[in-house]
Amino acid sequence: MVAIKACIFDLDGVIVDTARHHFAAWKSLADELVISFTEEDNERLKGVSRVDSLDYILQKGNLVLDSAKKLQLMEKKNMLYLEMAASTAPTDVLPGVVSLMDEMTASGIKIGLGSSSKNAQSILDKLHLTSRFSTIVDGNNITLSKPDPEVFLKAAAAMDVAPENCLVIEDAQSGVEAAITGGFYAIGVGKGLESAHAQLENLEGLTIERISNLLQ
Ligand code: B16
Ligand code: MG
Repeated sequence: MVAIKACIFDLDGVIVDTARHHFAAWKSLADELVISFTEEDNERLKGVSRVDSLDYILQKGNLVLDSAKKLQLMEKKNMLYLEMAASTAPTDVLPGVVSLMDEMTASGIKIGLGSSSKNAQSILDKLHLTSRFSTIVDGNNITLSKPDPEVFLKAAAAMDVAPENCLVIEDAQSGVEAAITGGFYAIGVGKGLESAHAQLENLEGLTIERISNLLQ
C-alpha cells in the first residue's frame, strides 16, 4: 500500500489550461523570427523555463542573438502570454481539480505547487486557489528547470514529506522525468507520458482511492 502524504500539482496543463497560451505566445514570436514552431515542439517545451524555451526556438532556427535581444524577446513573449491569460477566472480550473484537492485536504494530504512558471502566483490568485496550498514553488524559486527535480524536491522539503511519500501530477514530459528522477510517484495527464507510474486523460473523477489503485 502506497502511503501518500502530499501531492504536488503542476500548474500549466494540470490545474488550468494556460499551456495553450504559452503555445500561442511562442508561436507568434517564432513566426516573427521566421522559425517554424509546431505542436510537437510545444510538447517538448511544456514545463521548460522561459529562457530554455527561447534557446530551443533560436537553436531550431540557427539564430544566435545577444543577451539583450534575448531578454527583449522573452519580455515580449511574456507580455503576449499575460494578455492571453488576463481573463483567467475560477471557472477555468480544470474538471476534477477542486474535488480532488477537497478530498486530499480533508484526509490530511498536504497540497503543494511545483511549477516552472514565474507567473504561477498570479494565475493561482486569478483561480482563487492560493489558500489551498501548503507550499508554492515556482520559476522564481528555482535555479534549474524541469527535467531537473529541484522544483519538486523544494516543495517536498517545504512540506516536510519525503519524495517516496509524495505524488506529482504533471502534463509535461520534462515534469514526469523530473518527478521520477527525484524519487516521487508520478501521474501523467495527457499523452506520451509512459514513464509516469500512471497516465490519465484528465483529472475528472479522480479520487484518493483511485490514485491508490493506480499506484499499486
Ligand atoms: P513563464 P508549468 C511552465 O509551467 C510551462 O509549462 C511552460 O510552457 C513555460 O515556459 C514555463 O512554465 C515558464 O513559464 O514564462 O510563465 O515563467 O507547466 O511548470 O506549471
Ligand atoms: Mg505543465
